[in-house]
Amino acid sequence: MSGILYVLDDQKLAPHYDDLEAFKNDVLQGLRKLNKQIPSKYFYDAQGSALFDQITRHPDYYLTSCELEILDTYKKQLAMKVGAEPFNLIELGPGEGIKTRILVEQFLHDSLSFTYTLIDISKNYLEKLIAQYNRQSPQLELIAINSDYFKGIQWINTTSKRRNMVLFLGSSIGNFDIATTKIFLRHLWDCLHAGDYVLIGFDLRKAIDILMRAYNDSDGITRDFNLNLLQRMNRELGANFRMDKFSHYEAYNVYSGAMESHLVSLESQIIDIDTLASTFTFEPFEGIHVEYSHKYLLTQIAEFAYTTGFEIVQNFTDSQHYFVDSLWRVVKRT
Ligand code: AVJ
Repeated sequence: MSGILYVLDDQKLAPHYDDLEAFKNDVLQGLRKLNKQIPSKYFYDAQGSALFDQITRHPDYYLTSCELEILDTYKKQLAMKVGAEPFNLIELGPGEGIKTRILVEQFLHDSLSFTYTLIDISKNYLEKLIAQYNRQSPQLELIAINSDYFKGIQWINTTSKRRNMVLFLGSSIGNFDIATTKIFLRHLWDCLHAGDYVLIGFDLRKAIDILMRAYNDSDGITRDFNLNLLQRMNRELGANFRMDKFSHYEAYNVYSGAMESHLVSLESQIIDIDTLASTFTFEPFEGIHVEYSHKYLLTQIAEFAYTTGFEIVQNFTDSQHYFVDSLWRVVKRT
């Protein structure tokens, strides 16, 4: 049997939504703030995605290898927990899909009946994954949705009545602030049925020097990844940012448990952004906040689950206890 492949294009899901307009609006609003900021989701254009892929292979960025270890160690247990009946394996933001391939291969090996549905804002990643799976696992049923998570999750509502298992790996959740995390989780709960599973990756709190190294790698890839946001504004919005006039700075906030990324202006300068018909002034050492990467306490993870309608089935952790993939089940009382 050959694979069933769909690309549900964002434009078809929501015809009035325009990526470029959204980027323009967010940049305009963000750079007008007293504390300038740009949402981290704009990192992932083609260049940014390629740099992110390099980060995940860098030894300083421990997160990926920890999660690979977890999935490899517990893939059989996960197959047994979710695989009794046909189900939808739904992944939010698969990236290159290396981690999930471990599960997919196990599930295929165990002859489980499932459809693998991918949701990503990056079409690059989806197209590569479709081509790869089509070649290597033609028996796999695959659906790819090119949209942001929230719209993708809404689409889940219109899919089958089968049990769902939602994967949200890589500590992507760490980019949300705490209030948004709870809204996101409750929204997810709303889209799911009692007994559905979610498997969420959380990066745990740990020695601060390990965190600093992960977000400031020795080869400067993370720096380039951050600066690419300026280049993306140059390319797509007609901005005139100069890379040598900004530096990348990472800080860890002990109180909130977040690594925070900033682009810092090295001098007084005025930036023009043509398509916004606007200029933005920077004072020396004024920053743009570009990313939160939250690190979690286990008590915090438990609190997220219980306050948003889930029960924790099991926390799967790596041998160093750096990272957890937390398996939750949806609780609904009628
Ligand atoms: C993809 C959001 C999990 O925050 O660790 C990697 C992105 N930023 N290095 C993270 C990222 C800088 C990453 N997430």
